[in-house]
Amino acid sequence: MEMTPAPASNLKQHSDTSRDDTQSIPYQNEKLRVTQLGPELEALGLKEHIADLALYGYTIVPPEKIAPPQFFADLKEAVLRISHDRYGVMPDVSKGSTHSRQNGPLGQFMRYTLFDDPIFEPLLTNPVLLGLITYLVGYDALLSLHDATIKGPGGVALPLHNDNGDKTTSVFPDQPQSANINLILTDYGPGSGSIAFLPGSHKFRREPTPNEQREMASEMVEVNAPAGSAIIWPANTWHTASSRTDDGLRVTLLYDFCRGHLQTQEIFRDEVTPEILARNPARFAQLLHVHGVFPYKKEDISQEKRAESKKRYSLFDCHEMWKPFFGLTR
Ligand SMILES: O=C(O)CCC(=O)C(=O)O
Ligand SMILES: [Fe+2]
Repeated sequence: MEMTPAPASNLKQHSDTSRDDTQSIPYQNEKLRVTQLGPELEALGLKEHIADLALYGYTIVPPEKIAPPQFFADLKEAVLRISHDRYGVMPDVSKGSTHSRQNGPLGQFMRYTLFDDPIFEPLLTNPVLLGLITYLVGYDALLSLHDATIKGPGGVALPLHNDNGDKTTSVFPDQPQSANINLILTDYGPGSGSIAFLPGSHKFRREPTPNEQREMASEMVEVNAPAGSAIIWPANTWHTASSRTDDGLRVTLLYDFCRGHLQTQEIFRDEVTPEILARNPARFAQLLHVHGVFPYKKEDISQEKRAESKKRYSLFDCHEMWKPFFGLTR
């Protein structure tokens, strides 16, 4: 069959710059990751953690890379105070008598703690924590969970699972849908009720089977890390946590961040105040989905909000408290 040459107008269309892939949003996004995020992560000394995430599916960032020691002590006090305020009992830190034999595998699970104490706000724009979250779930990541857990002696273990949100429809994209931080405020090690991971399981892109849930214990690698460490992993990595056999309490801040097109598990934008937004950098508002255009009713999509949510910031446009710690001059 004879080929008819394409009309000149068609050829012209192909060289039209509006069809140039370099203008597409995914292209621009990847470009920003390699020209801005990558160098900033390197400057923060995080390359080894990126390698951990790629190879093993989790990483442990030591306290000295994140914040000064006193800050972690203050965070722990804040969590204990919240427990007292919510439940009327001051936690028994040394013996753990107030939290022994808990029914839930996470211990005392205090949800939605962001607004219980202003001390938590700066952590959301900590360059190291937000840097690894941005690496895992993008510049448009949203804060999905901000919780605190206190685990005492003699409770139950947490079954093997991953954190990929939808347990009904098995959708496991090659890019994680969400990523977690457990910022540990007490030491993790044998007897502490630590979290444990199956290295490499972020590649499986499926739920563990009931058989695997029963049989994998000997393959799990338990985290051994000092208070102030951040344990970070993408949604697909399989993990579990043992029950606590030591006296005393395990105190942890639990964060989940999801991609910008997903529904968050907790909703922060409804209650964040103008004062809170004013004392935090612009990325904080994005994380809380303040400029999110969905869900809408009869109103049209707000172009103003859309423009705000598309702005991209450096990790170093962070809360003021981090500037001396990270030696930032701007
Ligand atoms: O409390 C733990 O050790 C594990 C918590 C957990 O499963 C999670 O943060 O996704
Ligand atoms: Fe989990």
